Amino acid sequence: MSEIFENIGKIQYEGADGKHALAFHYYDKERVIMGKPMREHLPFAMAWWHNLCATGVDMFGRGSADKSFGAREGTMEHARAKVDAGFEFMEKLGIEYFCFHDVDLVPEADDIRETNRRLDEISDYMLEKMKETGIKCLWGTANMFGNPRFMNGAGSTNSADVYCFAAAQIKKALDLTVKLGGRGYVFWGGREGYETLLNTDVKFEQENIARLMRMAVAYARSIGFTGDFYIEPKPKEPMKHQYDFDAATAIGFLRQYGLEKDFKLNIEANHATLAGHTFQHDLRISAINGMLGSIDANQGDCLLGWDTDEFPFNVYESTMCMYEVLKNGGITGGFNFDAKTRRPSYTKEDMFAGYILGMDTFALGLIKAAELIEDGRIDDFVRERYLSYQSGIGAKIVSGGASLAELAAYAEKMGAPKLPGSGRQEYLEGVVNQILFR
Ligand code: XUL
Ligand code: CO
Repeated sequence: MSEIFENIGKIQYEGADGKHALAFHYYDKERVIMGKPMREHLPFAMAWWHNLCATGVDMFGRGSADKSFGAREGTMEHARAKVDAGFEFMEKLGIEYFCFHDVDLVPEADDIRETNRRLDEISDYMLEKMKETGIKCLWGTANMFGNPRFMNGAGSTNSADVYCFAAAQIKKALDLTVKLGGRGYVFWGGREGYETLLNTDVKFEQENIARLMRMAVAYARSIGFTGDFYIEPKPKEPMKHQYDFDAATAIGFLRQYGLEKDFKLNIEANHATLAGHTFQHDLRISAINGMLGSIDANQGDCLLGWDTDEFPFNVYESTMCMYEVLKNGGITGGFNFDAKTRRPSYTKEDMFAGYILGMDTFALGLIKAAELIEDGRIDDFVRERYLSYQSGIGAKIVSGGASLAELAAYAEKMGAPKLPGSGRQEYLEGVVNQILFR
């Protein structure tokens, strides 16, 4: 098998002063941060769909990037070429995981039995490559949004036949995830949502999604899947209203339908910002509910209201992300670059440059988050801010031993309370800058 990325060697760490375009400037995989090497803090994953399949098609123009990898598209030869390209790519970057949708791997046939046969064949080949290289699967999923049959969703569809087809795809994607030893299985809501209430029974649709998820959990556990299921929240796009709007909504849904023991969340930066939150907010909401599972590492553009899936370069965001991850004691999932190079960045070098940028941005975020924690000023401030609950009436409130009448009597005796201490936001933002740019 000949090399696909011919003029690109193994990507080396050359330090922050290096000037080579295809080198790491911050990601130094064996460097120890807070007791663990960077590569353990940051289990990076390649997204099969963007990296090996997406050519830069948008609604105004056809693809600009050639992802044929020397084979004719739409053939099994091309599916194998993508495996070759993907493993060479991951090895050269030192990426240890990949994520996939079923239809990223093989061309879909008219008959699902033929698609499944193709999936068996390609996953045998992937397993060989995984054994050779030590590269692993982070998570698998089924694409239940691309084919027109899913125009009204998969679990939320009005058609029982389409619902069954979705079940068949999930079953196969679970088989593949288990075969490839995946750590997790993702449900991104795809088209689970609605455009107008004039034609939609929201309650019924949500119950049906939950039923499908329960069946998926039961099947997966029966074939030995011990990993986590993930919901990946997103507020809109493709549907106007998506049911998994944000972390808080998804957590409420999981609890309502008794799915919270099997599921965690896969938080995508650009989805959180589309929901009007910061990336850090959705990470924190997941973490405090014990449901921070995995991360789709990308970023959006504050000037555009859609899911641009850019490679992350915003170090403020990656720092606050890694701050949440470190405080959470790490994550059981990983960091999947659900990101694509911009349409005019269409070369093979650009594919590498995108991942180098993302990996360096998260490495820098990790370094800076650890420094913020070691510095301690932010943690100290937050602790002190709530000190009034550590003794006296505050401690009584927290212990649950106070009644409303008792608090009212306390307030009457006290007179007007003093203003609470300053939030000192500007000072704290200065601390972050000081650590980022020292
Ligand atoms: C779409 C998206 C998906 C999921 C997997 O916005 O993020 O690619 O990550 O289906
Ligand atoms: Co995603």
